[in-house]
Amino acid sequence: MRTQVAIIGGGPSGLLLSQLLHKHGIQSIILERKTKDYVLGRIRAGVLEQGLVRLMEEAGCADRLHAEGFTHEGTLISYGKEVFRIDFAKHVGTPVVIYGQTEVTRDLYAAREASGGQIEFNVEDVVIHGADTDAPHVTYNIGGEPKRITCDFVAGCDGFHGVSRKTIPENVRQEYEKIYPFGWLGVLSETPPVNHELIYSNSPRGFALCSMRHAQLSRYYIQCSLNDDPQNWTDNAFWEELKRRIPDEQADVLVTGPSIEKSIAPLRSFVTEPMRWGRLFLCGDAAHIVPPTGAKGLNTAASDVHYLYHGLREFYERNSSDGLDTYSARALARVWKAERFSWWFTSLMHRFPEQTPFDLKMQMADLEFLRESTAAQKAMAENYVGLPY
Ligand code: FAS
Ligand code: PHB
Repeated sequence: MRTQVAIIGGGPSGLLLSQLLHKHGIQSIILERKTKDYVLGRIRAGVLEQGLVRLMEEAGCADRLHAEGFTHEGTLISYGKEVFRIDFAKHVGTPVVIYGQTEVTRDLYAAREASGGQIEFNVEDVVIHGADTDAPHVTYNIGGEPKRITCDFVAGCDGFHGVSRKTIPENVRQEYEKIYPFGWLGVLSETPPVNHELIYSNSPRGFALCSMRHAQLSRYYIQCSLNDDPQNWTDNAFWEELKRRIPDEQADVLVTGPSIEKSIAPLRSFVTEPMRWGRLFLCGDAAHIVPPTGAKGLNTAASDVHYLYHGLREFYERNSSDGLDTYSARALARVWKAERFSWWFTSLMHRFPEQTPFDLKMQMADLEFLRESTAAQKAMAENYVGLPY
């Protein structure tokens, strides 16, 4: 087979890139290791920046997002007995949209299928060849049948555990990593959200987050030990622990119910540089990971897609490689600011096992300064709603 852009990975990065390219007559083929149902079954992000909303509009996939997404103009932060609100509208005049990554992915799959997009599922043994030449190709197999795609470019959208990043030679790659000494135990329940906006809580027992997907679907997280196991937590144990970590006002009205999903996500910060090697371009989790505290994972994948999509359009429409040549530097400039915010917010909101009494005093002073300072709240709001592309 032959295409212009071979896309490895059928998650939100790969799907969004493919759909945007299609809108401008640029062909692509997506190679996805799993089935579509498996991809849609992963419960992940919940907060969309306006940049991603605009890309979904440009891709012609934003109708359901606008009809069903919740526009949020602020979020609550609680610590000890204090609760305060970061007012996005007042500080930066930009909201965020609450709409699950699962729904974003569902809308993108529907659009790709409606426009005859080529997606190969259950692919195995994907290998990228000749990325450092002008004629790369990708080999893989499906059900043991060998396949080959020749292409102009390869987009590595295959997440943290994919093959694309590792295709870049080790002596070319510089990797940066920070592993956090805790994870997030997440629960999805068909219950009304405890509050109309998200609540981030730093409690003496650890971090908690109250989020949502829609009026009858709530998403909650509590900080847990890295060697914890979802099986250790009955639903009731989870609800009781959550109530002890969130403000009394919400704990008293929390509607509990059976969990329909319960999982633990490890937290890490990770970046690989460069995000380009020859005709291979990395996008999203294939190149970087953030702790989910700042809701930046999916949203930073979106800005990568924005830069790569425009670079590829310039190449095919104006025979210019400027956008492709500056892709890695431009994407990384925004990635590192998202990494910083995610690290800062994670450090602010979690209790660390090795925290000394002095460290705790610094954390509480940081939270009090954020509660009292308009400048600090404006800076937080700017980062949370999403820095410019
Ligand atoms: P993805 O990992 O979503 O997609 C990569 C795709 O490539 C997958 O479908 C995979 O099957 C496929 N693939 C992998 N290797 C392949 C191969 N060799 N060949 C072919 N296909 C291959 N972000 C937030 O903002 N908020 C959150 O709360 C949040 N929670 C998360 C929880 C978990 C457990 C994880 C892992 C991530 C979470 N994230 C969160 C981050 C997440 O939303 C990512 O940023 C987002 O999925 C990035 O999308 P992609 O870059 O498309 O990567
Ligand atoms: C979610 O709803 O899954 C979510 C929301 C905000 C975050 C992280 C996760 O910061």
